[in-house]
Amino acid sequence: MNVLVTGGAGFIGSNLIHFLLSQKPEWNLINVDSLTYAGNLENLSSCDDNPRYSFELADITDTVRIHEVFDKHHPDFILHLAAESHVDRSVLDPLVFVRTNVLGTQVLLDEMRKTVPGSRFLHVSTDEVYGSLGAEGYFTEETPIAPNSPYSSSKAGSDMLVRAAFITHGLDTVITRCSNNYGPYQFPEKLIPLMLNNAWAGKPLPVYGDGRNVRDWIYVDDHCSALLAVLENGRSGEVYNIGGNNEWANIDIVKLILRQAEASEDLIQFVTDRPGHDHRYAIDATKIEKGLGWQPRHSFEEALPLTIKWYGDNIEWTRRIVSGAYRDYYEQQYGQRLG
Ligand code: NAD
Ligand code: TDX
Repeated sequence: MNVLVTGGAGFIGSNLIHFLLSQKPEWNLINVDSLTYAGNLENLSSCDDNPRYSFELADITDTVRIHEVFDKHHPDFILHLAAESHVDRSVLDPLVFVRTNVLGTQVLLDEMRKTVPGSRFLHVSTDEVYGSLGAEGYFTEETPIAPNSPYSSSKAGSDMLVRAAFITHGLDTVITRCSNNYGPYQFPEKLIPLMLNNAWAGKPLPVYGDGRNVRDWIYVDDHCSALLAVLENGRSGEVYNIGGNNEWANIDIVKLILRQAEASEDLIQFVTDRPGHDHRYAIDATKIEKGLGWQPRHSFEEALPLTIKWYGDNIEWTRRIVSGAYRDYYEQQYGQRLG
């Protein structure tokens, strides 16, 4: 089986490649990534000598390059994770989100139809497409799409294009919508690694608004096992929500991190709120749990300390991102400079 993963050098993509290489010994994994600021090939350095892993430097909006990659590897499965993923960046510069998340998804769907029409396309989307919840209720797969940020709107746009490819062209597509992930290799602009690194450095921890916004956190390996379940057994044309059943207000997570990092709560700094900040996300994952027998295996109590330990043991990984040294890895490995 040839399995093409877009965005494999990012946070979830690299965890997914490690996960699939260990879980599916007969699969070849092809990582297609353009290495934006969020792509870090060092996440996959331990796979470099694995004959079942290969890397293709390619922008998913580049039709010529994407054709070359599909023509070379003829994937049986396409796991589409490549995206601009950070909400704050989408507030400042929406266009690149539309380009990669909307246009890039259509380029992949068109190429699939042309080259490998019998393959399966798993589109990795997000709970943010449903918009924001009040204190009560949960997102189900029937919740109307109502995105609020340029990021979530571009993801919603891509979801609609995937749906259209299924209905109009009969392509075998499935969509997943997962809640907030945490774990190793998360880019240090996101809440948990950012707060952890600031706590260790004795820097202020910027909490948006009153810190009462709620997210439903899932350990990244549990997201990966859910993606595998949907890829192998999900019904064509369907959407599957994925969640950790683990809601936390941001301020409580920040306090927990400070305690575990043995740093003072005096570092907490309430700052101007994110524009359009969604109040609460919470997932009803009954469909994947009942339909595909999937369950999250990691509790927050066990996996957050493990995650914190990982960042502590791998402080050099973060330092190389902050200094920009991580960008040199591609040239060292593949002999070409990144553009
Ligand atoms: P990330 O930002 O860490 O990684 C994104 C990857 O995509 C990077 O390696 C980047 O280089 C690559 N990429 C970006 N633009 C590209 C392009 N034009 N062509 C090729 N590659 C490109 O993101 P992540 O947090 O790992 O998220 C992965 C996917 O999962 C995204 O689609 C995101 O919407 C979705 N998701 C993320 C979360 C979360 O909590 N992080 C939750 C639900 C869904
Ligand atoms: O400095 C900060 N201070 C703060 O209070 C940052 C970076 C975040 N926050 C808040 C905003 C959110 O309520 O923490 C919460 C989590 O923020 P992010 O880590 O930026 O994640 P979020 O915006 O919830 O989106 C994430 O989960 C869903 C991913 O980045 C998305 O790609 C995914 O789709």
